[in-house]
Amino acid sequence: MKMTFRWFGPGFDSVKLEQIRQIPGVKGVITTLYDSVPGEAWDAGKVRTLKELAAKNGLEVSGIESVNIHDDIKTGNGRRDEYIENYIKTLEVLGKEDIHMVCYNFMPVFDWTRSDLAKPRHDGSTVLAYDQKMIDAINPADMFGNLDAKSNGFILPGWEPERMARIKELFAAYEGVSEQNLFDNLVYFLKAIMPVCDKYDINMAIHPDDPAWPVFDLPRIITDKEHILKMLNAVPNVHNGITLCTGSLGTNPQNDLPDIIRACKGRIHFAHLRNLWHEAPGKFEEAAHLSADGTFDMYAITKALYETGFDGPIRPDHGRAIWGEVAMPGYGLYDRALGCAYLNGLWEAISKANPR
Ligand code: CS2
Ligand code: MN
Repeated sequence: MKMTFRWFGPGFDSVKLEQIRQIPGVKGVITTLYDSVPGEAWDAGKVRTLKELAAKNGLEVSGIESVNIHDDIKTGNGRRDEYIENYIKTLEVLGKEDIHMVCYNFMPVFDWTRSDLAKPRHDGSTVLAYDQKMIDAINPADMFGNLDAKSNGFILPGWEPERMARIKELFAAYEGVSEQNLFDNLVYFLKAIMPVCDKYDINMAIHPDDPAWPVFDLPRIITDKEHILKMLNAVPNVHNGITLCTGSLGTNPQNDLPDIIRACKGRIHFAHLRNLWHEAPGKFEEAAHLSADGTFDMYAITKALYETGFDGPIRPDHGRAIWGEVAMPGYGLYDRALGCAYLNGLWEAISKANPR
């Protein structure tokens, strides 16, 4: 595995590359062209600039999170083929720049959903949290405003303001789009991009839906082992793989995370490791990475990754806001750096106890 850290790029992140390079064991950043809009073809020069900035700090660009998918591709309407062509152009640019992992998601309208971005925890930190009862009481059109008000002034990943300004239009576009339609549109997209992925050896890593069930009556298709295997089997190319995000799949306590890892052996191209604390069904909050602070057995999860031969990038996922840091919710330096240290420790112990 390669330990990495998500970085949103110059001007969009409170965390500096100079700080990331000092986290022990971090080799690369997972980044993106944060101001690109879904559907456009990426500019090679801008990607090169990101690589150069990282290299100046001894870091590589270990992958992209995310190249977002235009809603027309997800609904299967409008200008889908044109946007897929642009996606292929972007992959070509990335391949030529020697970048071989792309994380993306196929969630309608919203990326991840939370009811609170700063819920106080037992230790005085604040975390992102979810309560289905609160979500049920919110008008989806107000979601963006609610989150934006608590974003500490940062643009939240997956919540592009220009898309959110068209929220009603977006909901209308998904009317009549069933779970099966969404799945078929994903398969159509994957089949179209596999040749360029084969040519440049690019691993596509779909991010699970977060939370792992339909929200606001919108369909969700990457939610559990059965759905993930259906997706992997529909396009049986090694470049069609997943991001193993414990915090997203683990929103559903029925999901057995080590079992999912074993079932997806060879097709996990990226791992987001973090912990959640489940209070009640449909009610959880994010926790420190440590097993003892949440519900997941982080040792068993890391061990399953090690035993299945996982060798892609790992990054800590959302951290708590601690020590007075003001950052994008979930994406401060301190708690994610603690997460890296802990995950590196787990990995070292597991690999020394079980030499290959
Ligand atoms: C991330 C997702 O911040 C997060 O919750 O795990 O937003 C993830 O980056 C996207 O879903 C991937 O496209
Ligand atoms: Mn994730």
